[in-house]
Amino acid sequence: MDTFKLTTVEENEAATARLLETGALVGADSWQQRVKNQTPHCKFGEEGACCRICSMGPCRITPKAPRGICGCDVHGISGRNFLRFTAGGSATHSDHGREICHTLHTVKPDGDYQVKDPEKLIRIAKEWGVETEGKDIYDLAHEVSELALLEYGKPFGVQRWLSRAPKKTQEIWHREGIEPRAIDREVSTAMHMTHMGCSSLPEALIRQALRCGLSDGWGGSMCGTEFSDVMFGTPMPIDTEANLGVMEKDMVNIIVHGHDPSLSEMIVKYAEDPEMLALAKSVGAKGINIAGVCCTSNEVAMRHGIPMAGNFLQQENVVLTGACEAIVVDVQCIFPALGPLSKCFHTKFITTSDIARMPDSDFIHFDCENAGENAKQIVKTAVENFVNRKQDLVHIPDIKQKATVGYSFEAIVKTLDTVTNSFVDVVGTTKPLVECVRSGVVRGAVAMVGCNNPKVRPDSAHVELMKKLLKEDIILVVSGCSAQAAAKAGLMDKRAKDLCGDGLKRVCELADIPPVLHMGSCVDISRMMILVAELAKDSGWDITQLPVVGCAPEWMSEKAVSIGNYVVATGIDTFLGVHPMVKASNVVDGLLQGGIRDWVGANYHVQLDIDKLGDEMIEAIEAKRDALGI
Ligand code: XCC
Repeated sequence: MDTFKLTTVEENEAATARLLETGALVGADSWQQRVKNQTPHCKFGEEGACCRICSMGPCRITPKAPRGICGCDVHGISGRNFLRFTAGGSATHSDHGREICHTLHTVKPDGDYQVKDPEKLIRIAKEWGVETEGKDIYDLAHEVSELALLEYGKPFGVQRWLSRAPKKTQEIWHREGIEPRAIDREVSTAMHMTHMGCSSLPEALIRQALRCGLSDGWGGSMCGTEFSDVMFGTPMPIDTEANLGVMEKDMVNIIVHGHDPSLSEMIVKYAEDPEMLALAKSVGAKGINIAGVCCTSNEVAMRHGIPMAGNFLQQENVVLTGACEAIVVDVQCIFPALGPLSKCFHTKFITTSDIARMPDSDFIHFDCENAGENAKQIVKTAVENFVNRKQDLVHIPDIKQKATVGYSFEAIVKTLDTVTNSFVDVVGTTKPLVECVRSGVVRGAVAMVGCNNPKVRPDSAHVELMKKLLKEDIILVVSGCSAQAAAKAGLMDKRAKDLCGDGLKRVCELADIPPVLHMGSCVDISRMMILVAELAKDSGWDITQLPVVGCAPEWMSEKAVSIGNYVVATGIDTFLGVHPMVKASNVVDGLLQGGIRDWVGANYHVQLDIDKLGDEMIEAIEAKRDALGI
């Protein structure tokens, strides 16, 4: 058996440095260089003291100029900026969810998209009061997809998915006036409130930011996750590999990057098509290798074991290997830099969505009505490009780790059932986990999520924090680029259990799990919401009492703020390693880092010293345990 060793951040950096040498040879730009060009950042922007909302400005707040031209002070300005930031993220996740609902509307027994998890569909239909008896599963899928689409614009009422939360949490949302109504309405309201001459009261702006976040996590994202599972299967544990070493020297490498599995599922399918495989052979390749970047990677890794080439700040690296025939993207987190970069190599940068059009790309429109045909054309374009590879530029870093991924909520419950006899005698619940926590074998859990950000040494915060927490018997559930950081490091290899304290190590052995559980992409943080909701119901504790915290140590996107808002609004303290752009306002910052606790029982904690951030999370978890008397 080969010995197990984590991949260090230094090893990743060495691999990157080698790739940047190739980049220098071909005159490629890099994010590392652009960070230098952009530093120092504008302080007004970074701290939220710049208002660009009307054309009387932009106005910048200083001690000498404490109000903008309209008279808005720094608290109103930074509160509005924060709300707009949230609206951007919420819209993005929710629109992804909407696309998935549209894809669900196209399912056919012999179509490109089918119902792969009918049980889940029936469960949701019953939850929504839809008659299921004697109904064809495809008719049911169409009916449910229409109901889901109505959630985006319904004139009355609140989100259907809210009823999944514990009663107490729903009461808090109701009491505080932050229950999300129609998904799109919360985004529109946010834009309206922040228009010139509307809200400048920080409390009102932050309240809407929470509500708009909730319409993402307990609305649009939940549609994205649940209906993806219905069509593509609910993830179950599966083995894969992670890091740039998953690219294959002798094969056609197609990188799928972005978010929506409607595209990546089809690329994966057509890469196995005999006609495409024959084409690959005919151009001298041994086969077709698909690997992923960003959340798309999480989607196809969880369902098919497709290897993960890397996370957000590794997207340029896949092109720099010189062995990427095509990088196929849909929406979100795609560097426009990939256009010019791909031109330095033979790589085809294939954009597919009207939502994400970029210069220097080949646009092959992908829509769910013609999915198979479009996907085939994309795969064919990539395969035919193999002959253009410049062999002297090819260097694939010999660096990868094994990972077991695919811990959906359902997979976690199923795994817990296998150890049920050791703890409790019921199946199909989270009770074994509750008992582990109650007894102290597991002290608590951290949901670690979010991006990379050049403001933090890439992956270092994710990985160092995970290692620190595991030692303290704190289990990790992860998603997004944090999940890939963990997989690249080796923390999703079951052998990583040796990094845990004795209690958690024993649990990993009994349940046969890695200590860091991959729950999916960023829309799948909705899975984490379901998990905490069920933990609360099964334990009899409120969500706010659970020894569970959220953490985004390297976050960068608007989506991350939307997520943070719904996690906090659900009653879970959330720890950030990058300051939201509100520092200029002690009122807004004070609300986020304290004041909102009176509303929802949780708040943000910002700490730029990563080791201290870890200490604070451990303290928070222990404090919750003390309060519960466990
Ligand atoms: Fe994007 Fe979702 Fe962030 Fe990664 S973690 S950089 S948002 S891919 Ni979502």
